[in-house]
Amino acid sequence: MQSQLPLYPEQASNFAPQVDNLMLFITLICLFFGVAITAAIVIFFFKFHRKQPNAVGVPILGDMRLETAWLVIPLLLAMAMFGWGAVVYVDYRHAPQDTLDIYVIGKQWMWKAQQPSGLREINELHVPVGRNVRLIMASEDVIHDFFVPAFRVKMDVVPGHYNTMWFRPTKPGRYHFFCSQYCGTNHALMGGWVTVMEPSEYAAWLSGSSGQGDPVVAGEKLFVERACSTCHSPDGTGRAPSLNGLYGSQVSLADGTTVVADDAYIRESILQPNAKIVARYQPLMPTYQGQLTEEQILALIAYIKSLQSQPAPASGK
Ligand code: HEC
Ligand SMILES: [Cu+2]
Repeated sequence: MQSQLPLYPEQASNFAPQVDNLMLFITLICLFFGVAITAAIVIFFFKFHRKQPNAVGVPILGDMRLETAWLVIPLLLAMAMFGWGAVVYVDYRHAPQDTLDIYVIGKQWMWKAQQPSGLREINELHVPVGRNVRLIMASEDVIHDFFVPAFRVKMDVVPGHYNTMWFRPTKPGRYHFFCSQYCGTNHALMGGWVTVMEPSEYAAWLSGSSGQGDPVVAGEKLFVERACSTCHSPDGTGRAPSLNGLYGSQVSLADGTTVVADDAYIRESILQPNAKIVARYQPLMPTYQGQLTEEQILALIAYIKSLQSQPAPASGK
């Protein structure tokens, strides 16, 4: 119904109907009380105005039923809004397990996206319909915000940190996306298009655009160029832990806690090596803060991820 109102953008993701129904619910309640209270004021104004110059009003000493009603009814309505909102929000903040992960990098004033195959696009994002998609987003400079109105999803893209959001496109088509955090002169031009395709078309599109740099290859090259390989040997015999099978594993830290080695952990290990020290190792690793672009960091992470499939080292940890 909402999609016929010109006020609303198209509904093209799993979240769109949920967000719109909640919005409609809240708007209708506000409208109902707004109209009812205004009507009561106007009606009472005419009905109960002073008719004789010396008339005195009847004293009212309170009514428990009335007091209870205007405490309990608004409480129930407010809790319904809160509860419903929380359900939608929790769903939005918890990505399912089986997502298609796409990296998105914001930069004054453009958006770069990278598909899992390494295929890169600028101000364009191609996704298959019906598939859970997760965007892992970073900024090269200032705070941006990735907003797709037709999907009813938006998320800040913050420098020095990965933010993620997920959605499931439900309708093929082309939908505008915007930067919705003021980020400088050309902020208004910082947008593009999400293209939602049938899975077969998406697969054809992916395979049709070959010849783009594979991030794993780029990452392997950087790993040697930036001398990571001088400390991190594959068998873990050097001064530094082996990175084989690191991705997704539990890492024991020197302070006795453990963390899961996800994208954010590996990113932090490269940029702020001293933030979390691996148990039984010295804090020898230099920081690479300011020396790698977000794309290079993604390439290194992609390479470290790829070390997953190699056979576990015979010796080492
Ligand atoms: C001077 C030696 C040295 C260099 C060069 C170095 N590292 Fe390290 N790295 C270490 C040491 C030692 C540790 C373990 C102590 C710690 O956590 O800081 C480590 C930890 C890590 C970890 C966490 C490993 C784990 O098991 O949790 C990652 C990821 C990592 N390094 C990646 C890199 C990458 C990528 C590069 C190159 C851009 C690099 N390192 C360059 C010495 C080095
Ligand atoms: Cu921006």
